[in-house]
Parts: sequence; C-alpha cells; structure tokens
Amino acid sequence: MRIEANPFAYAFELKHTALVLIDMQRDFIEPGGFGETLGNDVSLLEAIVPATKAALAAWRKAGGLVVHTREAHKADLSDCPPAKRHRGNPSLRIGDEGPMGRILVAGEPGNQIIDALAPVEGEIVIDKPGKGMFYATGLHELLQQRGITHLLFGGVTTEVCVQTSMREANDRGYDGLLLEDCTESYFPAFKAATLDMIRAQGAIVGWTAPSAALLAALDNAA
Ligand code: C5J
Repeated sequence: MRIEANPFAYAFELKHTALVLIDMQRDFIEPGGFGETLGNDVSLLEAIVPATKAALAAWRKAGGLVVHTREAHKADLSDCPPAKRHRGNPSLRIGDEGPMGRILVAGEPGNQIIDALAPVEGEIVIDKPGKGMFYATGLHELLQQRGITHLLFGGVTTEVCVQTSMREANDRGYDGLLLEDCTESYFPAFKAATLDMIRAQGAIVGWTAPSAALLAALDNAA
C-alpha cells in the first residue's frame, strides 16, 4: 500500500504496520480535566477526535494492529522521577487528586482513553511513565514479535509525547508517519513546527499525511 505523504509517498504493508494513538486520555482532552487546570484550551485537542475516530474505524476494518498509549504512573509513583513530579509550579502535580481522580495515575477516571477511541479486545494498551512510548514499556519487543516495521501515529500532544515517540521509533528502525489531522497541540505553532521538523531533510524523522490519504490508500486496497 502507498500513502500520498510528505515529503514523498509512504509505502507500507498492512501486516507489518500498526496504528499508534498516543495519550488520547480524558485528562488531556476533556473539558474539566487536568489539561484545562493547567490553563490550556482543550477544545483544540477535542477537535481532532472525529478524524481520529474515522481513521481508527477504517484501520480496524482493514484488520490492522492498533496500539493505544496512556501517560500513566503507578499509584505509589515509584515510576515517576521526582524531577518530573516537582518540575515547574503547577497547581496540581502528578499523583495529586484532580477533577477526574489522581493526576496521571493508572486506573483513575481521567487516565482512561476517551470513549470515542476506547480500545477493543485484541488491541495493545501501553501505560508509559515517560513521554516516549518505548521508555520502560517493553513495547519494542511486543512490536518485534508481531513483525511490525511501520507505524502510523496520531494523538496528543504533537510536540511532546507524539514527537518523542516518533523519534524513539525512528532510532529503533521503524518507518513512522504522523496523521496530520489526528494530532494536536495546545500550541498551534508547536504543531506546525513539529510537522515541519519530522519531514525535513528527506523525512529525517518520518512522514506526515492527512488522514484522508490513509483512507484513500485503504479504499484502493480493498
Ligand atoms: C504531555 C503528552 N504533554 N501526552 N503529555 O505532558 O504529550
């Protein structure tokens, strides 16, 4: 299969490719969650849900592997470095009681993936203590066992967990493509810069494409 992408076409085989949705969790996306307590306009992030839902539905219909991640720490915070918890001067820190339960703690209501994109049986769900999806998760081994060489990315936020995960993937030998309308940042300029950085210098980190290009590739193959 082939996606019309930037800076040039992206070729992949369905059986060797996974769709990865990064941190589409309630606390980052829903009004009244942690993201909003930090002063962010979460409506920017909510706006990508319809396109992401459509891409996920098409990918599931084609039979592709799906990976969901959550930025999540253990309840005892043993996997949260003090530097991460104490950085800055937020009104709420990781592990504190927030509007949707303890902030970035696994199992709490705010840590769940939003209903519109909820994982289904057979999909991989990774709780990651870092920004990148490979740090302390075992995901690389899981993907290798399944013969995955190509990764399609969506999720939030573009310049933090999505970009970190794509760069980690690039260093591990995966060909990655970011779905442009399935990712968002609280800072639109950061999203634009990230898309440019990824595809610069002949796809130095990977490719980008609108989700319509993925849907067209799947339609053509069907
Ligand atoms: C952040 C993320 N922004 N998922 N997390 O802290 O990008």
